[in-house]
Amino acid sequence: MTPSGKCYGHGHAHPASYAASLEGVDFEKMWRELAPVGRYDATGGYRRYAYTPAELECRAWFREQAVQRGLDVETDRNGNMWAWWGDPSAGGAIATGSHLDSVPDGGAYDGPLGVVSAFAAIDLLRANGFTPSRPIAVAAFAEEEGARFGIACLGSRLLAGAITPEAARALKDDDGVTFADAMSAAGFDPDGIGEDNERLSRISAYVELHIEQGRAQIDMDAPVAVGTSIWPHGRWRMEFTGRADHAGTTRLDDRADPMLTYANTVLAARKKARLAGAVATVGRIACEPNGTNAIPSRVRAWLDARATELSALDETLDGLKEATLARAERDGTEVSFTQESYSPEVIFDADLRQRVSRAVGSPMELSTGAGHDAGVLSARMPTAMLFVRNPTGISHAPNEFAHMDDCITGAHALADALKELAT
Ligand code: HGY
Ligand code: MN
Ligand code: MN
Repeated sequence: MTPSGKCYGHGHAHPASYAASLEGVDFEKMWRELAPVGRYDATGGYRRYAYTPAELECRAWFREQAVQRGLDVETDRNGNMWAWWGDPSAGGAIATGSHLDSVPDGGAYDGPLGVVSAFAAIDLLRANGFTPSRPIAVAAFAEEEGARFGIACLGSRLLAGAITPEAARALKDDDGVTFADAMSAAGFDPDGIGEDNERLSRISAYVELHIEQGRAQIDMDAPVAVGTSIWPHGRWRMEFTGRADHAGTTRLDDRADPMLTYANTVLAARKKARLAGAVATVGRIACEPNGTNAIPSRVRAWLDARATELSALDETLDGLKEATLARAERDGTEVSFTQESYSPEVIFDADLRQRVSRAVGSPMELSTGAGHDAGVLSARMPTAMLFVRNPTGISHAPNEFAHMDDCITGAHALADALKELAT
C-alpha cells in the first residue's frame, strides 16, 4: 500500500472514497472547464495548435488554475508555461505536467490529463497538509505534438538545447507562417528562444503523467503504470517530384507521375516495417497543384516510423529508401527524404523510476512507442512517467478515453510520487 493508503497496481474497483478524498480538489471541474477549448464539434476531436487562438485559450486556462492556487505562473523564453509551488530560485525543484497542444482531431486526454492531474496532485497534497521541502512546478510544454511546425516536443527541445533557435525560428506551418512570426503574433519574443541552462539547473527531476496510448493496462487490469522506456522514432518528409500535365491527353507512357511513386512508397513502408518488426505511418500528404484533371507536379508526404529497436527502425528506413528510389527511376520522378524530427530510445532513470514506482505501489511497468517531453528532458535530468489506463487503447483520435475514477487514481498516484520526491 502506498503512503496515502491507496493501491494502484492491481486495478480493483476504486472506492467512491477516492472522489471524496479529492476534497478541495475539483478534478472534474478543471476537466469540464478545459474540455470545450479547441474542440471541433464535427469530429469531437481537438485542434489546439501552437500559438493559435484555441491553444492560447488553453494557456489562459493554465494561468487561471495557477492563480487560483496561489502558484507563481510564468511563460519561459521558449513558450513553455510553469506554475511554481515554492520559490524556484531555491533549486532542486520537482517538475511535473505535460502539454496542452493536440494533434489534428486529437483526443481530450493526450497532454491535458498530465497537466490537470498535476494541479490536482498539488491540491491533494495541500488538502493532506503536506508542505514540500523543495519547489514543485507544474509545466505545460509548447508544441509537444509538432502538429503545426512539424517537430515533436519543440518547446522542451528548445529548453534542453536539442534544437537551435535558428532552426526553430525558420520552421513553417502549412500556410507558410514561420514559428518566429507565430510566436510574435501571439505576443512572445522569438529572438529570446534557446537553451535555458539556468532553468534546467533549478530542476532536479521531471515526472510526467500521461494517458496510456495503447491497451496494455486494460489487458493487465492496471489503472496506473510506470514508464520504463520510449522507443526510438522519427519523422521524415518525402518529396516526390514529377511533371505536371493534362490528366486526359497525356499518354500513360509519357507521364512522370509523382502520385504513383508516392503510392508505392506508402505500400513499401508498410511492407518494410512489417518485415523489420517496426511500425510506419503516412498520415499527412500535400499534393500540388491538387487538381482533379491534372497530373501532379509534386507530392509531399510525411513518414512517421518507430521501433522497439533502433536496428529495426534503420532497417525499415534503409529498405524504404532503396525501394522508393528504384520506383522513382521507373516512374521518371525524383524523390527526396528529409529527416524532420528524430528521438533516440529513452530509458528512464532507474533510480527515479524505482522511487516513483515504490511510492505508487509498484504498479506494472510499460514501454511506449509514443514520444513525450519527459523523453526529451531525460537528456538533461532524471525523468519518469506514469500512465493512466485507456480502455479504448485509442489515442491521437477523438475516441481516446479514460474513466474519471482512473484519472483520479492517477492524480493520487502522482501526488504520492511528488510527496516521495519533494520530501
Ligand atoms: O507522436 C507522439 O509520439 C507523441 O504523441 N507526441
Ligand atoms: Mn500525442
Ligand atoms: Mn502527449
